[in-house]
Amino acid sequence: MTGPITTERHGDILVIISNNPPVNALGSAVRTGLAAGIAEGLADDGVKAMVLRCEGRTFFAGADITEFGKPMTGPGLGEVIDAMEASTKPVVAAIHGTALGGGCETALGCHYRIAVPSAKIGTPEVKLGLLPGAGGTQRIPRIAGVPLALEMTAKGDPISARKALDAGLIDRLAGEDSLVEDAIAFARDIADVRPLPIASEKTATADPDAVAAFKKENGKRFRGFDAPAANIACVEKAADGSSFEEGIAFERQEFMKLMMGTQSAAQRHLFFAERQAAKIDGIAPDIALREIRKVGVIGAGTMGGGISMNFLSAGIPVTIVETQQEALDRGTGVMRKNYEGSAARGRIKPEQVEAAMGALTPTLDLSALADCDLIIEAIYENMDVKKELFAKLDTIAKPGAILASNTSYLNIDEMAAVTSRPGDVIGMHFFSPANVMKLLEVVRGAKTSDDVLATVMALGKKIKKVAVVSGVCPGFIGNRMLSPRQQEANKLLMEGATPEQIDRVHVEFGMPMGPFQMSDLAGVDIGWHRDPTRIESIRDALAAEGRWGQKKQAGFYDYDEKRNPTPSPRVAEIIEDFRSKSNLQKREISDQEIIEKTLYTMVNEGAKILDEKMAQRASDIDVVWIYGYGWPVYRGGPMFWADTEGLPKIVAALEKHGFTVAELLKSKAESGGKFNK
Ligand code: TC6
Repeated sequence: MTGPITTERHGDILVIISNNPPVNALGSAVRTGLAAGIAEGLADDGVKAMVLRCEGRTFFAGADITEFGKPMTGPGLGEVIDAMEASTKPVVAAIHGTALGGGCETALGCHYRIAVPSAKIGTPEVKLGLLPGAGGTQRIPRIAGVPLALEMTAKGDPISARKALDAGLIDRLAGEDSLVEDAIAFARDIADVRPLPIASEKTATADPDAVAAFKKENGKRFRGFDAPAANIACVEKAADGSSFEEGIAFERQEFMKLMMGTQSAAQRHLFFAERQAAKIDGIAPDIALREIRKVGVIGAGTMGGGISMNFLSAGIPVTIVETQQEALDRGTGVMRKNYEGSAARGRIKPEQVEAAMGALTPTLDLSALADCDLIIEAIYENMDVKKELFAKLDTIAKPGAILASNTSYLNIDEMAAVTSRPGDVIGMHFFSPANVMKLLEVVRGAKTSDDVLATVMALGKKIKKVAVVSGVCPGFIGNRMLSPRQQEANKLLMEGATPEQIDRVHVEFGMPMGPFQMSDLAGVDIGWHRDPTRIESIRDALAAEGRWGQKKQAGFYDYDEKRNPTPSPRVAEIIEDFRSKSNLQKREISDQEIIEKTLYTMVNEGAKILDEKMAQRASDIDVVWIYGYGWPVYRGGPMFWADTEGLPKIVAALEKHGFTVAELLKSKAESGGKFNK
């Protein structure tokens, strides 16, 4: 046999081997080869049983996502799986790495499954806006029961081999280093056992109350997404007395609906966008990286503490510096509490708390950073203070150390200019809480060396962030786009919209919160000039009255002790007051106008960012907004969403409202182009 599938005889066992790097995706050639492999085993009287295994780092990690949306060639995966299940000779799946999606479904079409203890099994299709459409929604509940099937399909998180063993999804564990031998031995053990265990012949039952409870428990997580409900409906179908064939027909119909919709297109876009973001244009992927064995963090506040935790959790020791003992103790105390909280919730093992905290060296002495390979400053946002610090670091840091700023909008080049090594200076903009938020904006200064950039991007992956390269401009990618949104939201207040209406439109769109809810959470006083007599905006007026947001139980909303918001009559008065002073007439503002003014303007700013080459590609902007600001995943990020809205419609609305439209946006709209192909 040629192609990615080959076979090997081990006495009376035929081993079918897939070799389709990097992840053995089940593309057309693999499916064709698998069908041929099974046929070969059946045709050969000398073969008593078959083993299906994969070469390389993993068992089949799923259908080949790059084939989605294109005409199908070769047999469908469902057909291949049915042929395996129908084989009159037993087929054993030998699993290592990850058996995901179509890979998991292929394994369930085999009569038996053996896995190494480190293997993971799952159906993550829901994360691509899909469902396991090759029989997975029908076979998992029949083998493992409805509750686990709901968890696996509607949430999409993989389970360990041990959990799969307990649930019956795996029949036997192999030795970590002896999978092939153990699988062949297993195949010999069961070669003559009849009848063959066939998943589709089993039955499943569901407890309607448990299904209802599952939906309720996960209501928040599933909000706005189409795929979880479709997964749940399919699993319910498997347990409502319908035949397997009826279940498969229903599954197919639901799968096709999802596949044709924009949500799945958006989620598949994000899958590739996230991986694309790691690639740096113009830098060879094999460039030599600097070694980062020890990290220094300056500032033990919320940001500095959170940043440090990322490295400690990845096993990289951190020296953290503060100016006052009290602030240092407070900061490290918060870090310990966060780790202990994670241990209490079972997210990490108790010994990991001590391991992480044991690798932390708190100090008041800046010169203790002399042996660090990377130093990140997370002090307050003041250019003069930062410049002074960078000049000092230049004298302290060892040659080759990377000097980074966590600034969220200041100019990295100015900081680099006060050092004798601007090539070693870079921005690492973490998002709060820095130990939780996945986004890392990596700011490439005019003189940042290629290897420094590549090192920091690779380090981002190591600390489990999604790192995106940004150029130097005020606010970089994310905060720069936030700015027109906030500005327009403020103007809309003056013209007659309420904070509640604007926030509601954003939440209905799928954002975790609207602009005013976000102000209240972050603090209305952030960036305030602190002069209560100088009142030039609604925000100034709120800040002057001490309405600093949730922390004061008053901001754009009033809050009770549990921080539940209610619309504030006082804020309405303040807005009214401003409106009359500005001689503005209150008018009805539609939800659509709010979308056009706050979200289309973000797209416009994104286009300017691309035009100025501050982002490498439109999909990077999408990644920033999804991982840094909670843009709804099912809308694929602002630039992907713009494509689905239609660029001519966006341009027309922006022009109608008198905005200057970015050249790139205009030209794409005119030529029928899109931001994302
Ligand atoms: C499904 O199965 C539906 C079934 C119904 C059928 C009717 N296809 O993530 P990495 C590429 S839906 C094509 O960096 P890791 C990836 O783009 C699928 N390509 O590696 C990257 O390419 P690049 C359900 C794929 O070691 C390269 O492989 N399955 C696929 O960090 C390396 O990937 C999933 O959703 C694919 N399925 O993680 C699983 N998968 O180098 C998706 C990966 O050109 N995959 N690539 O950038 C994963 O979760 C992870 O890739 C991993 C490995 C955990 C398998």
